[in-house]
Amino acid sequence: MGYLEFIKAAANVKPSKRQLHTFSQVGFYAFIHFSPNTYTNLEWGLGNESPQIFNPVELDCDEWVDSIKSAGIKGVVITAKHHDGFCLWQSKYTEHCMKNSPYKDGKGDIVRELAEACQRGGIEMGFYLSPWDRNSKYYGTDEYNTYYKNQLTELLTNYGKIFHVWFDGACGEGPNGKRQEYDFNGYIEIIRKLQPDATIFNDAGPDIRWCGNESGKARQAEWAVVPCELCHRAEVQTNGALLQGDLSHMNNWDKDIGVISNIVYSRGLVFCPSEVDMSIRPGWFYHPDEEPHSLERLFDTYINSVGANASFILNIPPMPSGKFDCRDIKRLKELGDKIKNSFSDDFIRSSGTSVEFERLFGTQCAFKVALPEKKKISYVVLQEDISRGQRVESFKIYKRNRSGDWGSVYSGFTIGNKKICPVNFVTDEIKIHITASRDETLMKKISLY
Ligand code: FUL
Repeated sequence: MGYLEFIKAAANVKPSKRQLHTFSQVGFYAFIHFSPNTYTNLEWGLGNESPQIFNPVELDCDEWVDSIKSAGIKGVVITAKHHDGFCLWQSKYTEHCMKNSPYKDGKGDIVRELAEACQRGGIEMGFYLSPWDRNSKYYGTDEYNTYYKNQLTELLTNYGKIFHVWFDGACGEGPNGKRQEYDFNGYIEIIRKLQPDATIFNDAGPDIRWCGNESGKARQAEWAVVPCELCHRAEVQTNGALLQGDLSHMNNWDKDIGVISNIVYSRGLVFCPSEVDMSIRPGWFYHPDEEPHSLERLFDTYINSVGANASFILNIPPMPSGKFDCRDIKRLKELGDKIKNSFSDDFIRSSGTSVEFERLFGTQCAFKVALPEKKKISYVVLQEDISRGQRVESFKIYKRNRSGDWGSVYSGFTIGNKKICPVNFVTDEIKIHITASRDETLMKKISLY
């Protein structure tokens, strides 16, 4: 394969329907970390906690869903089981679950309560089922994979439609001091069979990968098209390598995983977008002495995830009572209001202006917008038609100055599903110059706020 052919192939690696749904349509979803840790003030439970301590007497999942929705969030992923092994549903396969909690006299099922509340509230439901299990007596033996698959099957068949399954990669010691060899291929097969529309998150794919940090930042150049050596569980879409390379040294936290000078060494390319995960507070579980992060930090994370070609999973940990802390409820609403207010009036649409397209050299091109009157612009939002691949490598934004010439106001790298460019100027005319693209640019939407 020649170099140009390789670049064109990279530009045409496409998402699956399920990836488009979670990454592009849902985009922003909540995480809920809830387990005996909520009662012991730990982040990683030991696995020997008594189910008797888990009793969220004031739990109301409709309230969770209302708060989540107030932030503009469209789905939720709950820790059905965290590393301590306690199951938030009525599992047939273990006693270390709701059956032995005082909550609703052992008849409670929090996965069900949440799934039903999501359905009533019109948001999507997903779950985290930790492979690492510090309670199961099977952990460290082949039987554990059967146990895990049985639990997956329960969650995938009894709780309606699931949009996202979150596989943590952590693999520590179980109660008998042994580590487990996880049968990820077997787990994936079950999910594909029982819920073919659900995306699967894991460091290595297949559908969505970890952005590489827990501080809430996508890369400056975030590519959804990455080498198969990084996401080896995703489907390889290109055939033949350009250079006989080996990228097995790559990590999720590397800065340059999608750039062309790197991917030319890959054995094949896959579509596997990045997910930014972050908690509204420092811990994943509730700790009474912690405070929620500032509105600025959360909004900034939204811009640097949803607005940087990644999805965003924001964790809100319930308190021992089962309720969200009122400070978190307030912050979620503030965040939702800020997102809504920042992106409510698109000057292009509200003025009925059309975008003018100009072909330049090769795959370079420009988009021009002339508004009927001057506006103060705070965000330029660009969206490629990601369903047909990710192409733009770099771009520049210019505004028309009073003197009539173009002044450069922003330069960026990738666009992908959505690129939110924070800017600050007044003008009635802007130009977006695509300075490098892997193939013809397929811009889905340009918005000015
Ligand atoms: C990590 C886990 O070890 C943390 O406890 C948390 O669940 C986070 C989202 O993933 O790997």
